[in-house]
Amino acid sequence: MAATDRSAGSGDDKPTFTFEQIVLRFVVGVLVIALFVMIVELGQVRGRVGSLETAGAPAPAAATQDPLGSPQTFKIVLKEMEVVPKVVEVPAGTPVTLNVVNEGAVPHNLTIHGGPKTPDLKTGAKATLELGTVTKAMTGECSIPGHKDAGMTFQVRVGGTAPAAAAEHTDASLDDSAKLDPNATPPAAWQPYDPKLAPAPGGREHKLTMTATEGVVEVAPGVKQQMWSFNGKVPGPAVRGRVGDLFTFTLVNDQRNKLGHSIDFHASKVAWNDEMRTINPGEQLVYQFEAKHAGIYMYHCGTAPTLHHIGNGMYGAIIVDPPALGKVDHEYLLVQSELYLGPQGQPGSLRKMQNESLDAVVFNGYATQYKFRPIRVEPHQRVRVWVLDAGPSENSAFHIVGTIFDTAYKEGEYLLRPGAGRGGAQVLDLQPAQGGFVEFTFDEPGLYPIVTHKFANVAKGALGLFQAGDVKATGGGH
Ligand SMILES: [Cu+2]
Repeated sequence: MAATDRSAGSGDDKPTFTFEQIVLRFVVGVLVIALFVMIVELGQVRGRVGSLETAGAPAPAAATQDPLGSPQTFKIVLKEMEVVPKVVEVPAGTPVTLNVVNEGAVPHNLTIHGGPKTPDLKTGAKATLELGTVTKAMTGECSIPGHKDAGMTFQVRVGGTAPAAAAEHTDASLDDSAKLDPNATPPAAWQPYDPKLAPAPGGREHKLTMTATEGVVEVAPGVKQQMWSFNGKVPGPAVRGRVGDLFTFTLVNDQRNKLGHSIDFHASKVAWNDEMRTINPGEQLVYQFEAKHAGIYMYHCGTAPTLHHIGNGMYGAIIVDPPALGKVDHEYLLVQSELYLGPQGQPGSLRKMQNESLDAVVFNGYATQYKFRPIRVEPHQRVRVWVLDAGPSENSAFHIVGTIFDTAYKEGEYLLRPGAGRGGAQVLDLQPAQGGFVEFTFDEPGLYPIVTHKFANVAKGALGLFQAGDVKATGGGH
């Protein structure tokens, strides 16, 4: 700081200088600034470096001052969704031990690239990792799907080395993700998701088990992803009742799962911190509510990062019939959602979900499935289609080519009903988590494409067909 004082005092000198004096002052000024920058940077580095846990005597940020080669032990805490500290720094040649503890609510691990890894640790569980003699920077992460992209990364930095572009280097998910083939067709044994919606069961109490599952399923011809779901289906099972019905769900987190899961029924009015809490693999909880309001509601897993759990399949529809719902010939349920493909057989990419970089938009979990297997009705039959936009992030302009909706219902209210005015609707517009239904007939035999009129998404899988009557299903021009 003395240098700074001298520099500041120079402003009181006489206003005329020789050339040598000007050069000298310039050089001193540059040196002062350089010194200041170094001091600030050193402070920042120390702020980022984790605390050192030596035998009984924690010595925060002392790592870089330890003599070369003396062993060091760090306490590493895992929680949602970070590793604390995120960075530790040691001199090259230091034997390093990590005492890892999970202080989070769901299982985590610490996996060191090219090094050891802890088992998946439940809440409160501990493990020790011996990294051996560390000579160069190392990186790590929680390898439970999605947790790295949500922020659970870790670095061991070696004194003097650059802050390793290491944290960036491992995300290959954008490059090795599975790709959709627009010309592929499903295998012969493939069965589409049944779009038929059964009427509400007779009783006023409904007891259901919802089992959170993690398994590999096909989401488009030749494309398999590890999807998380309820009862092994994407979307999860359709649930239906009437206003005033009592629903008692038992949420089971399958013991073979790796992740914590939860459920959030938008049809319920219950406290978030109780029924919607996350349970670990092997646990279960009871979620009970009375359906007080009519509509089609989303249910989904709300476990962090919720974007990943919804985007990877944990959603479905619960329908609470409006009073005096009219009779129709057919009822269907179409749930629109997006796919953000990870590598083949792996979970979807949280990074892509965060960037809204979707690969596909699908009805009932599979790209263009009702183009491959059109939904068969007869001309002049009355059809009701319930639609839910599960997202997680894309909207829906639900439209059926070749017909006009004479009835539209959205978010608990009729937008349109048949009447003397003979009004018609062409689109049911839904934001993520919104739902409704439309009713219509087909006046001629033929094929009627089902789309979202946000047409960029039609080419990405948001396309199906109704087939009215006997027609040669050639696939049409859409
Ligand atoms: Cu979940």
